[in-house]
Amino acid sequence: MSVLPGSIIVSHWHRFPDSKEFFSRILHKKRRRKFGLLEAPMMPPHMNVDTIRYKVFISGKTGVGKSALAARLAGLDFPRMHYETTGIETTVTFWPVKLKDSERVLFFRFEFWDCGESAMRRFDHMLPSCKEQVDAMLFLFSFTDRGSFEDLSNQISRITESSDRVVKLVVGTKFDLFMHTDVTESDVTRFKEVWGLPVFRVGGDVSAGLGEVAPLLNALAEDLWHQDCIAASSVSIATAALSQTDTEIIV
Ligand SMILES: Nc1nc2c(ncn2[C@@H]2O[C@H](COP(=O)(O)OP(=O)(O)OP(=O)(O)O)[C@@H](O)[C@H]2O)c(=O)[nH]1
Ligand SMILES: [Mg+2]
Repeated sequence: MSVLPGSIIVSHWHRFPDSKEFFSRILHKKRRRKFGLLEAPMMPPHMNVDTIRYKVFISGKTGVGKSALAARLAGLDFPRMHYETTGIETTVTFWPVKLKDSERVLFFRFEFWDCGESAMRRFDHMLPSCKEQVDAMLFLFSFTDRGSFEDLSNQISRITESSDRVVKLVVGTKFDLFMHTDVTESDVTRFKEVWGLPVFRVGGDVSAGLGEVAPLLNALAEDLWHQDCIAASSVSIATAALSQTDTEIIV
């Protein structure tokens, strides 16, 4: 389902001058603004941009860096220590995107759902809640934990069902700890060939800014938009086919 990066939206748009007034809505004193569940960026009426909302589930074993990734994508600091997430946590991230063809700007509102692995194992209702009406899933492994990489295939097959209309991306965490890496480039290349899924690498300080999270957030936005366009076109094709059948019956 993933599309070639930059085929639908403008890649690296955050570097272009015309993006400034949009990105300024998600920044405060050069850092990311924190948004609660009911909050949204303040938009002056002349900007007239639509916001589209998506639920994204972050999956992976304990300590792999799910909570850290949610914080990273929202531009928030995460603790150096590992604190097990005791239930489900949600993190809201807004991200402006410019569509290539129409030059229309859209605000994506991602709601990241992250559930501590041990809570997930203890309480049966956690996984179904995370999967309910989910639009995308991020499957995590850590570059410093080979076991988490080898478990990816299991994880993906266990959590997704073949009929799922869900965007899937894989994220390798702790890429900054390359001295201790347990997963090689050829392992990653082989995985991408077998599964046909993109693999993103994250690590290092959150203060690295928009450029650090842009590739992953843009890919997520682009794949979700593409998925919606396909769904919308199949509805219109079905409607057209239905109205054609009606005509035939009338004739
Ligand atoms: N150096 C480095 N450390 C990271 C990175 N991501 C996460 N960590 C550290 O890894 C530890 C575990 O991260 P968490 O995000 O709490 O792990 P989790 O997957 O949410 O774990 P559970 O909630 O128990 O399921 C923490 O000490 C983080 O600081 C990274 O990219 N680089
Ligand atoms: Mg956690």
